[in-house]
Amino acid sequence: MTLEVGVLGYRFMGKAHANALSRLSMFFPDAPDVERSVLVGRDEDALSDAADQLGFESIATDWEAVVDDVDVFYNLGPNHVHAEPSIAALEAGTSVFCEKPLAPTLVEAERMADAADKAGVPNGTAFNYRFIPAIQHAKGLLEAGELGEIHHVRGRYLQDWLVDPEAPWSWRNDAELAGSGALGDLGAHTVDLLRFLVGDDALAGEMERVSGHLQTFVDERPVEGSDEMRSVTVDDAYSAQVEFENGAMGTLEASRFATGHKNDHTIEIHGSDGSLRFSLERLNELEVLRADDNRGYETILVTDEDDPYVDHWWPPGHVLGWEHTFVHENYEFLSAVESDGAFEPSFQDGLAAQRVLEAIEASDEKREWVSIS
Ligand code: SOE
Repeated sequence: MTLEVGVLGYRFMGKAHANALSRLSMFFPDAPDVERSVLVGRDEDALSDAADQLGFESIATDWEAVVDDVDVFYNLGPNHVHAEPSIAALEAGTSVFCEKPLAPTLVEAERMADAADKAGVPNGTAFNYRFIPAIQHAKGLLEAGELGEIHHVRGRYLQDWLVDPEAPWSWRNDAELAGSGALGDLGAHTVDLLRFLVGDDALAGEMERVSGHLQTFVDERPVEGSDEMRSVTVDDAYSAQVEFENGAMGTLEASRFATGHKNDHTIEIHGSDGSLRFSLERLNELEVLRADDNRGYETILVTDEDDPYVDHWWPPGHVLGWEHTFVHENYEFLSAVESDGAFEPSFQDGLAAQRVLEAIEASDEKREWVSIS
């Protein structure tokens, strides 16, 4: 069976997923055969060039004509175009993989998750960091109870691409188009990773209430190629305190103003029997500290052939990078589509992350703790 994939969006994420699709048959021979069937966008010339470069057979400027014509629809467009095309595809019985955050608003995310439940077809939110071998290794340790009772959970995602006030305005700075700023773009990843790692009832459980703070440091930015200045209507940074269901404490943070930090996503977890920490900038490593061993943190190189996904690539020690996370998530998602099985993170997981983001924003507005419903 060959799955025909239609992809909306051909910029950063379009390229990341097209690269993944092109690698699948080479490195994951048991993955379903996929055809990069149609690339969807608005600008026909740019679309044609992108289709040639990314290996798509055809182009379309009208997503409505595509969503029920393919087996799988990838929604990799900006956040404000996540809801309608995804819902239309689901209503047509097409499996949908959508970039994160699931939607700019909680209401739209709810509609999307509802449509996914009604359609009963595989659906996924593209939280690619779940598919890092070191993160899967960490999950294995946590599930085996090796860290004991979880007390502290910390997640921060630091970038610096907006620290220059002259950095141009983009859709990511607009509340209508993006929903929120660093909170939705980066915080969504952190919230999802923490749910993945410690969200089980036997560990910290779900996040129960939050106290959030959002900040916008630069209120307007120049529009590239013109004299116009446009308002920034989203946060440049956020921080939050979290209380988990089972009593663990969390602190979360993300910024686009963390000078010198390009894509620094760090997770730390402390349990009664040990601690672990992970940094995206050293993604082949996991640091683990055991309470009964006074040597401090031990660095585990997660590059062995028995580590998750590693055997599909190179001999042990030949490290993986950011782009491999997309191959892994595409492999899992498309395998679920082929077998009509379930995939996680699903639209419901995207919605669960969105509830946390929305509560952080509400808490900032109300200046009080907010429960996550
Ligand atoms: C931009 O801030 C961005 O590309 C995010 O949108 C991605 O989700 C993240 O993985 C890297 O940074």
